[in-house]
Amino acid sequence: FGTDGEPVSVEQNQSGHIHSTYIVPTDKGAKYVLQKINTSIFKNLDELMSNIAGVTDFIRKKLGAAGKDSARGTLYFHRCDDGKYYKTDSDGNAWRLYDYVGGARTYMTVEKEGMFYNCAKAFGGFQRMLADYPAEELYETIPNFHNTVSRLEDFKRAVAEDRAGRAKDVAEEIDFILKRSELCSYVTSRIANGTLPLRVTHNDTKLSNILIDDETLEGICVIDLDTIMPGSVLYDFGDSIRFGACSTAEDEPDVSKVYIKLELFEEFTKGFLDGLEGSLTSEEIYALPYGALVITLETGMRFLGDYLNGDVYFAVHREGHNLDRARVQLAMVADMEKHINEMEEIVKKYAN
Ligand code: GN1
Ligand code: MG
Repeated sequence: FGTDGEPVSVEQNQSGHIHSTYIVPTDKGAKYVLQKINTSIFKNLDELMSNIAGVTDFIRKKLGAAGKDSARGTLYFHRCDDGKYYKTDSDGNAWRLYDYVGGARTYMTVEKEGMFYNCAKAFGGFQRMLADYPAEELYETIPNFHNTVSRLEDFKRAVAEDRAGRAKDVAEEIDFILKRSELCSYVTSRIANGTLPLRVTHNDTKLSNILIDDETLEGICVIDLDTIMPGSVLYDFGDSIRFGACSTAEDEPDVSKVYIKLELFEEFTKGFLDGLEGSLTSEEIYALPYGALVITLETGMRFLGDYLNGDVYFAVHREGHNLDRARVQLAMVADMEKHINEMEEIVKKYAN
């Protein structure tokens, strides 16, 4: 990849569920992030990296034109000797490399006052910056990624096949999901009938996918760009709420501790709409609470489906890990249902 100096060490970062990520400093003081790409999930690496290079270049130019720090404001991926943005090794593993962004880090929970507002503003700003990105140049890296109706079909298949023989132990969770089948078409049907516009969305906007500046606590750089595709703003809003406005970690084993923190829901709503600077339609704004509900249910189905399939998709670090993750999502859905009126009131407050 033409790095500045020779690597002196390698340290693994365990937080992502999909790729293997390593921090690599060199003897010249440079620092890089090296990733082994999960090629059973991302099958077409040229398309994947074309999306990422296109979007990061686009953002870099916009930040530059606005006089902002483009070196920290978006990721810089390196080409390797053959001009591609990834390299396949002799074992068939594919690797990519980008510059480490210093003076910033990711968080698994909202630890500090004002942080969630800053994240929201950055995610909203990210989407606004990409509003005029040529969407026809984007490949669909994972087809039907947030098509909750097709996710429900996948889930039902996982239940029917019961590959790991676990369905009998999670009948209650399966039932909880199936009872909410109707909710699954909330976004898809509105995209289909034109009520919700398609935009270029990030699609994986959890708190841990944004770099937060150590000093200012601003959300400076949106990372994990693998699933940038045309989608609904509800997906990005919803995923941020699912993860960041939850009272616990995504994989908390004791679900009695799980609830939606409405004050964080409010903080995110405000920041997101500020970041979007009035670019959403009122239909989109009023639907935001349902985006949170749908994406949380969808993620619960995905975790539980993977548990039923024998943990083949998400990386797991302990027995029952995907089940714990699924239960947290379902507990969040149940709590959001209880508070949906309050969520609607909050959104209304910031709608104008
Ligand atoms: C995965 O890559 P990571 O860990 O940021 C997943 C998301 C899920 C998330 C749940 C490509 O995200 O869709 O919402 O886990 N990414 C992919 O934490 O499936
Ligand atoms: Mg990630």
